[in-house]
Amino acid sequence: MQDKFRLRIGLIGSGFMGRAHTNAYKRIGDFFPDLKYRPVLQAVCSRSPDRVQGFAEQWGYHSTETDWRTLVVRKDIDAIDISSPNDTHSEIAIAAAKAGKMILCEKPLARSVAEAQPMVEAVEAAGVQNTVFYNYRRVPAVTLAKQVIDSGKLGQIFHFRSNFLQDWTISADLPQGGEGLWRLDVKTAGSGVTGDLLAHCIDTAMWLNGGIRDVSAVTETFIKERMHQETGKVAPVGIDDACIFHCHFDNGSLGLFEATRYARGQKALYTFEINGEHASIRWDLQDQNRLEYFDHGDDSIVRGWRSIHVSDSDQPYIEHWWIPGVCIGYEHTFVHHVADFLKSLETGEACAPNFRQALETQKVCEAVLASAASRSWKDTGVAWSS
Ligand code: SOE
Repeated sequence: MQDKFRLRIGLIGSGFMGRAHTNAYKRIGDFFPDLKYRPVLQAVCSRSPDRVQGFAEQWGYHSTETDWRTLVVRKDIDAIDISSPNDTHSEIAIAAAKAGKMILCEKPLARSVAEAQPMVEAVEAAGVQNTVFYNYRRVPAVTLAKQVIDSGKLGQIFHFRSNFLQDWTISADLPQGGEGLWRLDVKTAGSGVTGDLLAHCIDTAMWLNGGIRDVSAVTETFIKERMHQETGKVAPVGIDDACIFHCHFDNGSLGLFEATRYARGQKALYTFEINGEHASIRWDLQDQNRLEYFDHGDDSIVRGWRSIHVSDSDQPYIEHWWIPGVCIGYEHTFVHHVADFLKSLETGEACAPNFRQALETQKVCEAVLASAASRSWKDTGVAWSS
């Protein structure tokens, strides 16, 4: 590999997303051999020296850091991967952009629009390539849904409906904050299910169906106080445990969204359904290789919902994997994202969603929370372009 095509990664964070992104960097060369650029696992950064050393050894990073400020200015790093908790995204991204590094950032872009806006300005001022891991766009069946919608087969869209349901925080004994539980601490996460789960639904929805104009939302925090893992003290819970909102899209369709961590029995039930004039589509993460499709134009004696197993070599991303008919899974969405990022370095185009597009999702999240707090409709201010 020529030196100029090495993309020396500096990963920040050694949790769930650090592993998911690293797996993608490791797999890419084997399954996307035609890409010019290749990631090199140059350095990983995490605050605990023991932990970062263990992570580097397990996953094959060449070096370690315990302070991200040292990492982002290292001359042997080309791209910073931000896989650390939400409260760190903005400061790291701005410093990395100033140091001329490309940035691959885990979702959500930041905790708020106020934090996200300067991130967009920083990457644009520095002219560095940037992207945000809204990974579900790159499930082959979801990418196929985009192709079907863009082909016009659905006609005018009337409805977009989406859920992201989990049940992992029902126990009142679960602490908030700290290792593994920062998503429950509003200071670190920024919000609860709105930024963590609905952000995925909103990103996919706007990608498939265009901008969200205004929202009306309700949120609930079922468990009002939890022990904080870092202080050992019981403290008020500031996150939204559940959120439901409805909205208008720019194209005139109506949206209905729900996310919760209190749907007993649901682990990650992420679904969407789109109803158009001529046809409808639905998708379910727990059966992620299938896209369901109903076409009113079908001959009436065979008309009905068809279940398309998205695993054939002419369907999105599949030719890079195995033989037609066998399945791929969750981790492949990150590989696809990294593949598209590396391709974008060849073409010079943006790797969607870039920071500017992810800012629009942030605006919707913020409008949702503001609407719930004020019990009123809120304009999002979104200016969407795919
Ligand atoms: C939270 O449980 C979580 O891991 C999110 O943070 C991810 O973004 C989502 O894909 C799955 O659920």
